[in-house]
Amino acid sequence: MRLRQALVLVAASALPIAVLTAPASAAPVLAAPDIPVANVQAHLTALQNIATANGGNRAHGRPGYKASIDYVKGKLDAVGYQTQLHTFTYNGTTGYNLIADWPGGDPNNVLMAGGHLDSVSVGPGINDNGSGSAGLLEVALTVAKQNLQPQKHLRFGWWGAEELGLIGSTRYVNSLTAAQRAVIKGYVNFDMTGSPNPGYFVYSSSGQPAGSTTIENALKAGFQAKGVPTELTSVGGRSDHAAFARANIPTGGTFSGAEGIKTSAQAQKWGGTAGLAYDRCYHRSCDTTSNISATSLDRHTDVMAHALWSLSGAPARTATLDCVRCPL
Ligand code: DPN
Ligand code: CA
Ligand code: ZN
Repeated sequence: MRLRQALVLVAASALPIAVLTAPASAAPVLAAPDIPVANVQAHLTALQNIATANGGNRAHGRPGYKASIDYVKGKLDAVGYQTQLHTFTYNGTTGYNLIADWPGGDPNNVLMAGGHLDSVSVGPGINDNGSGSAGLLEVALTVAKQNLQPQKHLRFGWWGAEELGLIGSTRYVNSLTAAQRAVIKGYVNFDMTGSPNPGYFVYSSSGQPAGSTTIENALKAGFQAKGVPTELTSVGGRSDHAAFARANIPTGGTFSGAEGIKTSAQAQKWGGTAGLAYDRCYHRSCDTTSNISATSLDRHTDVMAHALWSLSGAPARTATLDCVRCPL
């Protein structure tokens, strides 16, 4: 590969030369970091505490929702994200999407990742969808910690009022001009990633906008790198990626299962209990921090990072690391 040859030549010359980054198309991508699951769990504890302090839920129009938005926004603002609250009205109440842009990258080539931050009104919504929300937050914080400078511009979204019919994500996509929609080259969705009797599902690209296969493959590769077998699933209109797919934006995502029942074949390859729902507390008051498989949360979040690093074209090395025998 070109970059390797360049490095060999530089090493042989024994001169202080900084190797220039290889052309974009040839640049190998940086391996994604392993996201510490304890950090994701800490965000889930915070979301649980927010629900507990606000009537037991984080639902649209309730104070626990806005407190959830403020928690995520505060963490992102502190590390240099450009955040915006996108407000909308639904059921006579103000709803909020949080949009967070990581400065840099090609503004005409945007990769988005998101998930819904609202819960149903009967419970705290820790697996649905504290799990995806917390994973996205920790991955976004890791982007900042590493000062990642990918080729694509990275944007994260936390959606409101998903549980009432994909309201927030639909309003966001509808708020964009045709030109703003056209620069979004992909959207990756995470809705339920810590199911207590977990599955490792990747959204099927079949019937999705052209380009969705690239996202499906990146997510499958992430699980494969961890030795975790996957199944494809057709999520259809059941989560926020559908709002993007309707605008012809390539989509994908991962999912650990909701009310569906784990088969014996699945229990054999994934562990857990056959004949039982992936998430027995789906849309119930028992969807608390006790309703989380740490293994599932860890794996799905690591795969999220793996896919974002590869799909965004994270560079193999920074200019400093490229420097071989550099002058002090
Ligand atoms: N959209 C989900 C909910 O919030 O209830 C559940 C779900 C996610 C179902 C992904 C299917 C696939
Ligand atoms: Ca991890
Ligand atoms: Zn959900």
